[in-house]
Amino acid sequence: KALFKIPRNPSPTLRHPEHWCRSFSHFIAQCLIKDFETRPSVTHLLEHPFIKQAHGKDTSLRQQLSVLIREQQDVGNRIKTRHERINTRKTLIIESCPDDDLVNLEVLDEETIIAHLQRRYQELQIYTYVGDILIALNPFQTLNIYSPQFSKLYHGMKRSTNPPHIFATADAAYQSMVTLSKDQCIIISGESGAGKTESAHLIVQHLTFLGKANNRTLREKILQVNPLVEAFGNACTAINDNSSRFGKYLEMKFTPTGAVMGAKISEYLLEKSRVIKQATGEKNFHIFYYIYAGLYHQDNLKKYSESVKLYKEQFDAIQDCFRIIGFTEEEVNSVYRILSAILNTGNIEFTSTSSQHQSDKSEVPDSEALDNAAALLSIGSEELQEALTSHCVVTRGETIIRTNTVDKATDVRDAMSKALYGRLFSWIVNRINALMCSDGQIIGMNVGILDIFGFENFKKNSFEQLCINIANEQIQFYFNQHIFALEQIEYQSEGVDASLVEYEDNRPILDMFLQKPMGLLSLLDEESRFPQATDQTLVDKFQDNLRNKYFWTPKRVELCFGIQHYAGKVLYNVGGFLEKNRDTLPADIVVVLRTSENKLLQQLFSSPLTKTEETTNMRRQTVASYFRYSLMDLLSKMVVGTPHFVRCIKPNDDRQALRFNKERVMVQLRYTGILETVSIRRQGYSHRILIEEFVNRYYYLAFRAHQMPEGSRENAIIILQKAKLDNWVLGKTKVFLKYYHVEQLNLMLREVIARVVLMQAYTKGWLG
Ligand code: AD9
Ligand code: MG
Repeated sequence: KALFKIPRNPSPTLRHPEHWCRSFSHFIAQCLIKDFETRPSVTHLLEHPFIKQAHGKDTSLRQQLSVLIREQQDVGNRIKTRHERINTRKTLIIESCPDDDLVNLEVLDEETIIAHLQRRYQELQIYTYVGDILIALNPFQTLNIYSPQFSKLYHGMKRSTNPPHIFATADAAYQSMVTLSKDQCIIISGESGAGKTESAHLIVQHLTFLGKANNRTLREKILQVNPLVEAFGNACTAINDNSSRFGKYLEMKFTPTGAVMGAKISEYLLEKSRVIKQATGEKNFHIFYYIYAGLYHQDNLKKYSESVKLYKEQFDAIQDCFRIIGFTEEEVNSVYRILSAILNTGNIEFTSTSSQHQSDKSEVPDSEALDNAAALLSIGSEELQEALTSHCVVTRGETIIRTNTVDKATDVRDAMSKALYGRLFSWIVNRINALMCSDGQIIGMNVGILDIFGFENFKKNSFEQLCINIANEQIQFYFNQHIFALEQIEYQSEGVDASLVEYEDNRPILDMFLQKPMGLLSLLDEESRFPQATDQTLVDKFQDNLRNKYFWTPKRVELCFGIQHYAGKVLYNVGGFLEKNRDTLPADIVVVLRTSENKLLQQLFSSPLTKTEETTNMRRQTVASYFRYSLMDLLSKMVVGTPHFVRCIKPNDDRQALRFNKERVMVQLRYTGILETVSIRRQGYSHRILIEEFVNRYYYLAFRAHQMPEGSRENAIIILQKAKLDNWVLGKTKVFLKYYHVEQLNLMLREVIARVVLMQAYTKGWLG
């Protein structure tokens, strides 16, 4: 009640007037809830004199208020049930406890941590904190903990109020973005099938909830983005039925007050080779099964198998995604035509028409697939056949037509399919971006969510696995940098005494891959430039140049090399590395495709998108060099924001619920450096803010709003003392804070601002 005392001279200047209305009503609702001994009903609250007064003045306030009161009431109800453990399986026990955070454990060895996680997993507590980092164990079953009620539960709450949850991480990112006006980025890592993509969806869900757009359609659109791109970019692998075959960085854009206003995706390195070939037991990209069921099984559903029916449902869902996001019917039709053309292209067969004089000629004996493909692409069938079975060579200004062997024609066919699919995928992503960013004018902030393909180790690993694993190596490096390296460098330069934590630095491995000119990727590029190079010469080149403990060539297996990755040993088979890296698309094919009457197709091939095209210019871009560029591009996006980490862990390889394989979890904890992370979060200071910035940001806590104190050490100390924090350290130029301090400070700041807003409201006459 003391909070309601109105000061005699209320004249505060507020920096964020846009927060007023929201914070004000929020604040009143909170006070009212505190005011009542028993939990009040909405009507009860609406009778309160303050609310009544507010009603009279401002109708939008009234609306907001009743929503907030309802939200508060949910929180109230939750408090009531907190101690009534809900023991039905699949329902999270809504009760936070000290062991939610590994940092609080008394004993900190591997065994204890594993036992702890195992016990929690059996109780379906799949989430656990390590300070501000979230560990997520894949439950391999549907849990009832992601409903809007849960979003409300975690909305704006202190981390320790509720049990650990992916919504809490999303919430923390959102709150920091709004409070500090700074971009955030959530980095989800873990091996294939650990639950990254699911986590990314849940984060988007919660952020969409938080960024309440007035515009409902926008919210709906955002929720369709992931399902749509994943239909084109995900596939069933030996490890995961819905495995991401591309890297995805999704930026959700918000206004300065935190209302969602759009989204943007960046895609990285789609595994195009899947279009033409899949390993045993694996499948092509989902979308092919959807369109096959959706477009080719039009008649009576009853006679089809369960899987066809399921695919048909998915097809309908994708149609909805296209429609909701705003693709035109013509565009969607063109997409389907190109996909169908790719399916038909795969059926084009070649035979050799060798005669005594011409042994290297190929032809298409059965033209059905060829004709279909050509018709779907709106190009001439004969022209297509010619582009597949022959090629032009320019020598000394003269153009000569050479025939293709069956093998060569097959390669050209496959290169065309890959190019069509790869470009179509990029086009879809670009189109989504164009349709999602409604207003480029507003300067806003964003939360980026990184969900890449996880670390893979199959029985047989190829170039694709190498790229995927290098990307994961890079993400691990970024994590290490943030959690360990930068922290320690900073302690030293700031003269702060903090004990060093040893960690596994994967920098040398990353250098082995990325360094120029002697890194593995550069060597691969170099070899790719020699037309005579073979798999054997490539392995030899690697062997001669990569002499370190992370690389070896096994004695008994031919054309293989092994890499000691941060996440384990992987044996790679070099077969096809050179061809995959060259990724050439013959100019003859481009020429034919450009003649198409299909507008979308014209667009796809009008300019080289990101990829290579065989031209007279022989300095082509290889997949490896494009990959290196993409990695740098991704990192440059990530470093702008404040990172939040989610570490997904796969509890077993059989995808079974409640099965906790200690060995497997142990390995993952080791290579992700969780144990070391616990130590450094316990001892270290995860947040470092320049003293001036600190004072500027938090002076409300100790000074009057209009005072604007100088950003000095003394003032920083006054604020820290006033906030009653302990264990902080003041370095030469920065304040060093523990991970939990920032949360406390931000919460206090919000309360103080709300109080100031109340005074403002009083002076403005809102309260009469
Ligand atoms: V990969 O690197 O893209 O191959 P991810 O993305 O790490 O992999 P994904 O999110 O696809 O794994 O999860 C694999 C499967 O685990 C999902 O298809 C779900 O069946 C299951 N899963 C993961 N997380 C959850 C969850 N929070 N709740 C229920 C889950 N099921
Ligand atoms: Mg995934």
